[in-house]
Amino acid sequence: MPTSWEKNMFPRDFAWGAGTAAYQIEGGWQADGKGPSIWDTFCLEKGRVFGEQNGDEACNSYELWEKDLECIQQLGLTHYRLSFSWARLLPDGTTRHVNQKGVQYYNKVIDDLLACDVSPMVTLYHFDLPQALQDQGGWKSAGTATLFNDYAKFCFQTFGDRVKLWITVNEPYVCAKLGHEDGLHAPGIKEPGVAAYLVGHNMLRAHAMAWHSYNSFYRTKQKGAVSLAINSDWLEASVAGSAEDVAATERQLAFTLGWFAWPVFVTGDYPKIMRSAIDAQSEKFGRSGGSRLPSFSKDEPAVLGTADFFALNYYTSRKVEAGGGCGEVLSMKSDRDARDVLDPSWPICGVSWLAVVPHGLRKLLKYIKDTFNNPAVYITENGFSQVGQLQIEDVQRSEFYKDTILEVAKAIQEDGVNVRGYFAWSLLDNFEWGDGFSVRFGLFHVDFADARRGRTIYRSGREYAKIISKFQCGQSK
Ligand code: GBH
Repeated sequence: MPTSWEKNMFPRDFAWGAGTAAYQIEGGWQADGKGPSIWDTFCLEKGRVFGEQNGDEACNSYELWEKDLECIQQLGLTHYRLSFSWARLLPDGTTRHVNQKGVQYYNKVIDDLLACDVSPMVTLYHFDLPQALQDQGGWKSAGTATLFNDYAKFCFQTFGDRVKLWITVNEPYVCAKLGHEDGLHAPGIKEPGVAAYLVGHNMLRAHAMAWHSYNSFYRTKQKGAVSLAINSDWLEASVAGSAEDVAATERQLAFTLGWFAWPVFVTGDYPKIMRSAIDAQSEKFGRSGGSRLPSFSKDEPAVLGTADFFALNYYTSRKVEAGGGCGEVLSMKSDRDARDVLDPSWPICGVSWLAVVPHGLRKLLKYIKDTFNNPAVYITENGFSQVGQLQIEDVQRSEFYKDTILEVAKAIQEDGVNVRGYFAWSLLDNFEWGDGFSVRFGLFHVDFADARRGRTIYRSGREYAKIISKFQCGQSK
């Protein structure tokens, strides 16, 4: 088993990347005809975001893209994952009106990347729905999926001659759960046990329609690949021998990774234990009128088989035990009847939810290989955060990246997982959603106190660049 860097640990064509998302970095929230998104609205509401901060300016990548490109080159990335702002391209969310300035902006980004030999991976939707579509019901409305498909086709048509890796939706779990169950993300809806399932369903429908559009109209000519990015923790029973904990772990997995991966990769429907748990709870609460978990219609494009690769966002691991289901209120938590526990031996980095468990990634990759029929996998996000005192010499994060990338190497070498790429989250310190700018995930620090938004490489950025250069030249240490 490799314990240090060795030659040929990674395939020569392995994608070495870093990621960002439009709302988190671009700023220019009203520039050149961009329409408002639900995050613009959410940030205006009192008490939503740390320090009432917002992404109005963020890293100002809308104006400073060339600075980002310098960062990308300094790291030696082969790939860069960015997201498009839907409302920058289509201000009211529909193709009735195209904002040419938005098209120009992303054209330049893509062309500049390619001129530097960096391949773009583009996410069409990273949490920022056009407000105009929220006003018509947002992701709770079935019609949003159709409008997403129009937007996706517009993007394939406009940029697909140069973009070969597409992510339709980023983390539908987070949009559904944090946005519509907990109200912690835009649009800030709290309708426990109901809205999230509907939203998740419409996001899967949107994804499936877009994949079929690509498959039917663009694939032959453009020869790209399309998937959706699924976030998942690695989960283990709290007490390994406890049948209760093992069952709770299965439920928890079904309600997180399984919720989105089962329909797309396994059965075309939600995990059986998810549906039966939800229906049993509905009965308990005397809820009639059909399942809270929608069903896929035979009259629509099938969701099964709509991923050309597995896109995984991995940050952390949890132990799981039974419990939470005895509550008196209808909620996803009571449906699941499982709760996460932190293993005290796992260090917490910055944000409270991020327990540092690099080996959890290897285990999750093996699980994905075994469960989803050995798909090609891109790790589309993985990272480590910093809060409080700024540390440019971030030794811990440097170690984290080394440890984690070594675990990815083991997954490839020892477990035979077909990992095709790794994208660090994030290229830049940026607007970390509800945490505002208080949590820093960047490989580059951004000085938000200065109008010039200077970018400074962290030690971890230099480490990552070293790792990349090792494998890009095929040399061992
Ligand atoms: C990613 O989500 C996002 O895609 C990215 O935009 C973001 O910047 C990055 O993570 C870092 O957070 O607050 O206790 O309810 C990662 C998956 C799932 C991690 C929800 C945080 C919230 C836990 N996220 N989780 S809590």
